[in-house]
Amino acid sequence: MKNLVGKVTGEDGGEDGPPEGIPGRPGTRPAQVEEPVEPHGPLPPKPDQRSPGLRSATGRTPQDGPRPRAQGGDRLTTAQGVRLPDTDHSLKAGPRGPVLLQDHHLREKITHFDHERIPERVVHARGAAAHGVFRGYGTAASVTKAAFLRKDVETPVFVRFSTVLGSRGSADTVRDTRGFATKFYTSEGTFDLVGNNIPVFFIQDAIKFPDIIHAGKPHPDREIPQAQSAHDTFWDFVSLHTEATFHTMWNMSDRGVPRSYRMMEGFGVHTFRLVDDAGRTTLVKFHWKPKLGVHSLTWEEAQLINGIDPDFHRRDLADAIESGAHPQWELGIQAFPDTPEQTFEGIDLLDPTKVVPEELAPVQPIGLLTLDANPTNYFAETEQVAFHPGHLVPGIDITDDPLLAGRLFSYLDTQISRLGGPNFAQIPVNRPHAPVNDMLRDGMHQTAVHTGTAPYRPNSLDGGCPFTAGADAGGYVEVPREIPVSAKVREAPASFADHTGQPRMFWLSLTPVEREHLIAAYTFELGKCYEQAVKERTLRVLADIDPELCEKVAQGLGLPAPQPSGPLPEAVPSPALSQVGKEWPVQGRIIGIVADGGSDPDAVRSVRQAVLDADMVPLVVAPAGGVLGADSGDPVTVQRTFATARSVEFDAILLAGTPGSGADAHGARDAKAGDGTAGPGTVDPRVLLMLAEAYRHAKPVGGWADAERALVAAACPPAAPGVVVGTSATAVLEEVTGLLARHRVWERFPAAAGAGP
Ligand code: HDD
Repeated sequence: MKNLVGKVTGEDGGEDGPPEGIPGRPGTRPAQVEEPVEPHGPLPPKPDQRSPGLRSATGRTPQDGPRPRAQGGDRLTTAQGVRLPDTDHSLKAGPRGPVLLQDHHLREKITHFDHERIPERVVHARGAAAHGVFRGYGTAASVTKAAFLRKDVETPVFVRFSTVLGSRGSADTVRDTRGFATKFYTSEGTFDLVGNNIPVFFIQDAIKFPDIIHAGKPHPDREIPQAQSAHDTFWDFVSLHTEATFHTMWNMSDRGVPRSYRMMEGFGVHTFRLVDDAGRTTLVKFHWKPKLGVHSLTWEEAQLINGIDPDFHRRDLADAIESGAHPQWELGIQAFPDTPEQTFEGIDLLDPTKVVPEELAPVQPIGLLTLDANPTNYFAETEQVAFHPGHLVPGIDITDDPLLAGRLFSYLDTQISRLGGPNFAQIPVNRPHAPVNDMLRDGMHQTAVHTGTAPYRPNSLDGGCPFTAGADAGGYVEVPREIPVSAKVREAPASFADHTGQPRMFWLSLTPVEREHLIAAYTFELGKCYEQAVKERTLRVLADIDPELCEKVAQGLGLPAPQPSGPLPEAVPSPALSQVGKEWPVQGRIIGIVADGGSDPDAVRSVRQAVLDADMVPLVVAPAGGVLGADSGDPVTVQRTFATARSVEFDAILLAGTPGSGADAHGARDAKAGDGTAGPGTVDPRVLLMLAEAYRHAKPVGGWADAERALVAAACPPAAPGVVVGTSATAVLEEVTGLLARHRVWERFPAAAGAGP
């Protein structure tokens, strides 16, 4: 990974990046103070609008010939390319007269605007995406003939992350499942891996999808609450439909509030069938493993961020990519023999509500995904991208998982209504990179100019074209498999019936801190419900998973804890399910450096540089904008003020002395209380709040010079775990960086300290 973080946070706005502010904003062109009166040079690059036959889906594949752009020239035109001298005034019969219907530009402009919106996705409406590249390791060659998985084959990809329940404008850090959908533009056609950050699903049969989504979406009468599961209809459904228990537990765990899209695992959820050159098959589950580790927000942090920066995950992804901290995931598979039973160690591989513990079937890496480019236009790419679990390439096939079967129908169907017709594969982001020669014709939004007269087979008029692939060269070739003969039934197999064994395994696999968070999440969500019966029924579900879990949630709700309905299920913990206990790279972590005019600018400058050198992002926070150390000859730009900063933006906070105790930008300690800084001797309450929150959220905090004063005032005792005080700023940073590798100062949570939640 390139260390370009420093590049984008350079201070001069030149080649080194933007002058200040959010890391990652490219300083492409200086903003004009006045409206320009003449066009400036060429427009920034835009995705092209080539005819489908010529166009690369993402603009990444080099193409010969000219590249027409979405916009050309430097003058405003109509949609027909007629130049316009005025777009500010309607055509009127005199300056104060009525507007004339004959004004084509007015009608075109308003009509187009009226139709700018398309229906948002019925689920996963809120999302963010990026372009990237996937490189195969070649390790999957023994189990699949898929060309893109061969050694060192590079395949362009487009990845969209999403929340499930919220509307398109909802906040990012809600408690929810996250979508993780990847489009591989392979040389053999497009493969979509449409997964989630949770390895199991709420339901075992797609026919229940409308039920779980209706239950999770806002109540149909008042359309509240937005983007959350903390309401009666959700808990009503999941407490009655106990196959949802395991997925719900994952949502209530820290996995429901990821720190960043870059720090989430991804899962294909279903079992897929891989096919090798000889037609041999292997069952697999797909896993994405983030190079930065799996990390989460605390619940309070997540809620604060929803107000303070509702675009937190979207911004984090885009900033990281722009700054060169390109997020990476390894794709891995768990492989199982394709036996007639399609089970592994007693686990039904067709049941999407079950995991196969990694201790029983290790995840074997088969390739590397790197996201290295942000979309150019949100609507064109992120909104219009259309995934489909049925977009498969030779070597990858489906299984009889009944949830997957319904998905194979739903995704095509939904695109037709969402994207306005059957030709959505011609939208640039959806175009395969492999040549397309289908016999699909006409329809709404047809933009291809098909040649020939015989879009049918067999034909002689177009010379028999297009020809079919050879028997072993194409996709959608079924490996012959026996289908057990049975009467038609509307039933689930008996092997789908256990709904408590794996939830108990999950509970037993978590560390005390993670259990504390799980209990708190259940207590919070049920505490938001009004219906007593729903709470009591959920407690009965929890009693069958673990008595301690049930009792502690019941205690929080002020309800009696029910007894389990029978003996607790046998369960062996799977340590791989826990997020705590390992160390990870700190790349892209955000360090708030809080300073004021009384701080030593040399120390701030050197610690800021050390943060950049460690591939992290420094944000300097001061009482007001501008610079620190203006007289020093090498001033430090302020990126956040006490008014705009909040602790939840930072992974760790460093104090350059005791900022906010009355010093102005020039170091004079004479500011008056009430002017945004506190009076001498006191510490600005906003600094105290920042520290107290960071401490409560188990983040490392540290400082030098007289930082101890602020830390003590904020009740962050210097002797407490993860509070680092020293004389050398860079030494403090070094210790804090070591702490960040563990993500949080886990010892600060009461459960870890021995006290229960
Ligand atoms: Fe789905 C979107 C993931 C079950 C029906 N789904 C959608 C997206 C993701 C998933 C990541 C967003 C894609 C994007 O970014 O555009 N869905 C899953 C996973 C499932 C799952 C991992 C279970 C393993 N989904 C599922 C079922 C059905 C659907 C059972 C219907 C029977 N999903 C849809 C949909 C969506 C969708 C309605 C909405 C927008 C879209 O497809 O393109 O068709």
